[in-house]
Amino acid sequence: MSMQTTVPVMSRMKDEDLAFIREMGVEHVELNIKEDEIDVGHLNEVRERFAQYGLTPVLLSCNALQKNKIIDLGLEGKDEEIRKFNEFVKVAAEAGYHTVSVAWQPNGIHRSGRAVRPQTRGGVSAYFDAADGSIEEIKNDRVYTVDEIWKNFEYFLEGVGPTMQECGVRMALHPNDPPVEYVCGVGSLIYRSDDYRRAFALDKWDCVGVKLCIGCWLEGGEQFGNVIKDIEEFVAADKVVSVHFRNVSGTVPYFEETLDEDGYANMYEIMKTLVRSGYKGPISVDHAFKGYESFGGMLGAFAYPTGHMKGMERAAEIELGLRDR
Ligand SMILES: [Mn+2]
Repeated sequence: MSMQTTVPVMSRMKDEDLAFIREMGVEHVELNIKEDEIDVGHLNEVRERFAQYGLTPVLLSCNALQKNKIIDLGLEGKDEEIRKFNEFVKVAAEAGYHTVSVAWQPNGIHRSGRAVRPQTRGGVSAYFDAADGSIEEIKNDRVYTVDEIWKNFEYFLEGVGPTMQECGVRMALHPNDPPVEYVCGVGSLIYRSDDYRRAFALDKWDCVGVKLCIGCWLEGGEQFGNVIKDIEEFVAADKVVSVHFRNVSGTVPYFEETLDEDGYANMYEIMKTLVRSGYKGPISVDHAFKGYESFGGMLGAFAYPTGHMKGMERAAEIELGLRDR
C-alpha cells in the first residue's frame, strides 16, 4: 500500500492487540499517550516493543495538550501550557516523531449521543442532531468569539512555531467537529477549508499541517469546502500530514456516523483522489461503531472498516495503473 494505514493505540496495549493489528496487514500506528509518558526513554521502549510486531508509530498524540482548554481559550497559565507543548515537541522529535496532533476543541468533539440510529445497521454510533439544542448550551464561563479564538491560535503559533521548526515537527491540525461556527459557546477555529488557508497564512514556520478529517468535510458539506478539490490542493502543497477516512449519513444539522459504504459520500472517489494526488502518509478510519467486548472491543470494531478502507485503496491503485493486483 502506498499510504500508511494506521490504527490508534496506547502504549499499554496487550501483546495480542498488537498481534491482531499486525494480522490486519497494518504496519503503522498512531500513539496516544498521557502527559506522564512524555519521556524519550519511555517512548523508545514503546517503539521497540511495537517493532516486535512489525508496527511503527508515525503520529504522536497527547490528549491533554491536543485539546487544551487553557491554550484554546487563552486563559491564565497559557504560557506554562505552551512551554509544556514545546517540551512535548522536543521529546517527540528526539523519539523519532515528525507529527503531533492538535485539535482546537476545548470541549472535545460534540455529539448528541451514541445510539442505534436508522442508518447504522443496528450498530451503536455517534450522531449529531442540532434540533436537540445541546450545541447551544454554554459550556464555559462565557462565550468565546471566533475572533478571540483566532487571536489565541496566533499566540500559540508564535509560541510553538520556532520550536516546531527547529525540531522538524509539524502539527496535525484537526477541524472542529461538528464543523459549525460555534460549539457550546466557543467559536470554531477550523470549520471551513478556508480556515486552513488562513492558518497557513499565519504560519511563518511551516509547522501547520492538516489532519484531513474526511468526516468533518462531509459533515459540513459544501459549506466546509469541496472535499475533492481541497484534497488535491492541500496534498499538492504538502500540507496533509494525516487523513481520517470516514463517512456520514448527511450534513449538519443532522448526521449519523455510518459505514463507508452507507454514508452519502462516494468514498471510493475520495480514495481515488487521495491516491491520484500522491498522498503517502497516515490514514485511519477515525471512528467505528461501539464494539462488542467478546469481539475485541474498540479494536475489534476497527477491523472491518480498516479492511474495507485498505481494499478501496488497493482497488484505486489498480484502477489508476499503480499496481497489477
Ligand atoms: Mn477526525
